[in-house]
Amino acid sequence: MARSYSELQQNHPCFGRHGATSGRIHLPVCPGCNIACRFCERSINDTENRPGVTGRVLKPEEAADIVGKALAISPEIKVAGIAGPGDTLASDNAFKTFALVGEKFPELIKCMSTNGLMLSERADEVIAAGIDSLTVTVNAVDPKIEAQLNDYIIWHGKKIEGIEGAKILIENQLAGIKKIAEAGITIKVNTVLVPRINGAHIAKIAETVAAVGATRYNIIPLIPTAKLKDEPVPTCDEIHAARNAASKYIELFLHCNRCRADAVGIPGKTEFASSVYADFGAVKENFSHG
Ligand code: CLF
Ligand code: SF4
Repeated sequence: MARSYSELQQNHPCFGRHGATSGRIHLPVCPGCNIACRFCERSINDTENRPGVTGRVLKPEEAADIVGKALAISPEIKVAGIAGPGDTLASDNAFKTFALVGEKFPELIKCMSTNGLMLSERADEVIAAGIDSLTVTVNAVDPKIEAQLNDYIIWHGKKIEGIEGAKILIENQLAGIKKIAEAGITIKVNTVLVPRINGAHIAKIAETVAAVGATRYNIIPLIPTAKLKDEPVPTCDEIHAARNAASKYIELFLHCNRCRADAVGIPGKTEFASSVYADFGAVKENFSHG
């Protein structure tokens, strides 16, 4: 049985109403991704074509030792999270890791983050893995808008570009959120705010994801990189307007730290990744969809 929303509000740094007091460890066990966000530094081809990339990613079998090390340094950690650097449902690594970590540290909250492409198909596995909190990144619910944020998806081995790919992505995200919410797992939706593209669409996203069962909503201002490197950074007014629009439909999470896929400690307060992952080298990516 997944932990209740009220327990998450107490003990999960990304579900409280105030700044975080508890910590999380991100386990970067998922190298590959199955979609191509235009703001993401990594791409599927980068991941697949560069030998040695897995050398910077933790193996599921290594995760429990890493968690033990992290808890010794930062006993405030209450959450084991997997948020990349690629997608958690593009391989079985996240499920393997949660099984191994859960066996050794059953007291930790299991938190998973996904782009949602495979969520509807793999919902039963998410539920069986005992996930307590799930984050799905939904950047648009209109394929025409999503296609400006995402170049293509890899769907059952086939590359599907543009609006057609975006449509499949959105359908699977929403169907997946519905299944997971019906199983009693608390869901947060993250949206990367790119004012020129999805700024006027935020209310519609919030309304749509709340209707299928999401509980919290987190608006993440774009860090301009990759193909969106020339987009302006969202202004305070734009962030405020987006939050205002969304808050009519769903409770917001306001303390996001835009964590890396290997973050360790209390978000915004302590950071122990360099000591905990000292032997692994840095995970290159600068963004996890937390
Ligand atoms: Fe990590 Fe994300 Fe779980 Fe939190 S982060 S997988 S829900 S344990 Fe939190 Fe970091 Fe923001 Fe994410 S502050 S990026 S919302
Ligand atoms: Fe994949 Fe996440 Fe990068 Fe998008 S932002 S391409 S979902 S790793």
